[in-house]
Amino acid sequence: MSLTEKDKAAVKALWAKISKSADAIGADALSRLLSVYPQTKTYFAHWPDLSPGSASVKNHGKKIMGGVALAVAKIDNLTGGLLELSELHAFKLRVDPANFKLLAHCLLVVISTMFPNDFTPEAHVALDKFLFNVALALSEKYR
Ligand code: HNI
Repeated sequence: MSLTEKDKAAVKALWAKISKSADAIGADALSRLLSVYPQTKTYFAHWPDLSPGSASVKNHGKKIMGGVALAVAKIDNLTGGLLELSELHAFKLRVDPANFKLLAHCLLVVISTMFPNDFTPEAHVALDKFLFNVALALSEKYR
């Protein structure tokens, strides 16, 4: 499931079109994660408000998309590029890595609905593979 050069080019082209909306994508994807998979709320129990679109959700959506932007920048070496984030999620936050796939799914849904014209089948498969590899890289430190 490693990314081909064609996949990488498709991810970068899609990112160039959608990155200006990163904050909105992050807020919606995280809102969906928390409502569609409510078991994920346990990790954010310390927030004052976990409801969709709350200030905490918006703020954290931004951070997540900062991580996605980093991943796009490090697309040739995701494992190395995301090592610190992996360490944080594995040892400090103790997030079950199964949740990375749930967030990846929410990101796909949000991007497909916000950018229906750019979300071609080619962009879809490339983004799916990319997010799978991001999840894998974030899971690296769990070994
Ligand atoms: Ni995640 C913090 C990136 C998936 C739970 N997360 C961060 C930060 C970034 C980040 C960046 C902020 C780091 C810092 O402050 O130094 N997270 C990402 C990325 C993904 C992801 C790129 C997947 C694409 N995180 C998840 C998932 C969960 C998760 C799926 C749990 C369901 N993350 C957290 C928690 C924090 C966090 C919890 C700390 C938040 C806080 O407010 O304390």
